Amino acid sequence: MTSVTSRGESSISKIKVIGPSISPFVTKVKAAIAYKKLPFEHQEYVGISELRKLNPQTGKVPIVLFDNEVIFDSSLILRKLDIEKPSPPLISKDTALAAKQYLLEDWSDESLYWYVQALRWNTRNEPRTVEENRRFVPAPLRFFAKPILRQLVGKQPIGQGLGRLPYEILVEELELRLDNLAELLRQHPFFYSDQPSVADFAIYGISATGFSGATPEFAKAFSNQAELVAWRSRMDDLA
Ligand SMILES: N[C@@H](CCC(=O)N[C@@H](CS)C(=O)NCC(=O)O)C(=O)O
Repeated sequence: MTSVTSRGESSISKIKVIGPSISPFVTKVKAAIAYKKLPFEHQEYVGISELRKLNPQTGKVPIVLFDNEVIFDSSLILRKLDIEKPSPPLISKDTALAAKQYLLEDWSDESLYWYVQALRWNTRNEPRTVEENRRFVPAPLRFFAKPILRQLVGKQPIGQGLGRLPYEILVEELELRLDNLAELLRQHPFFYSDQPSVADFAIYGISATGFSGATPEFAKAFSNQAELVAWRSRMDDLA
């Protein structure tokens, strides 16, 4: 059982983030922990059987161990961080503002993520995406990395739907969404606020994956938005 001391410091003695840095949700979590100035370890690789054991519920990364307590899902992990160390907060105390921050976090995790995934697994970018992920396929199966990764991850954007859009439309829609985000940043240095929140960390994670090298369209569209470029540099400085 953990508790928060009267100084608002967490009594958790060890935080371990599990999951590859190429995952936007891993970057989201690591950046939020760093913003809280909490020490943590990062385990980049997790085998399938370890993952099943740690997170039988969703089978997804990231997973964070708070001492021996396992928390999965980046949004639930950020909620836990705010409980363990309330300052600096990841959500505004102003409930109207908090509502917007939660909704933007959810949009980033559940929609913007799929634009990037659809681009990563588009035939133009698939070879680079496979290269980035090859090392996560167990060595004896690595020769079959492409079909294995396609089956496990690559077909997801098709199931979600964005992966079915014609490439040009997908890129055009992504450009519009990034333009929408830039518009929001004309009002405040962070989304809806002068302080970063769950929304910023979620979008920051997506941008890191978008700049991995596999999706030049994302990098180009993002770099064309001066507000987003300045915001990303502010986010880099928080860690
Ligand atoms: N909503 C989850 C999404 C996590 C997620 O989709 N993780 C991906 C990696 S980026 C994953 O584990 N994919 C493997 C799978 O879907 O089996 C979160 O915020 O943590």
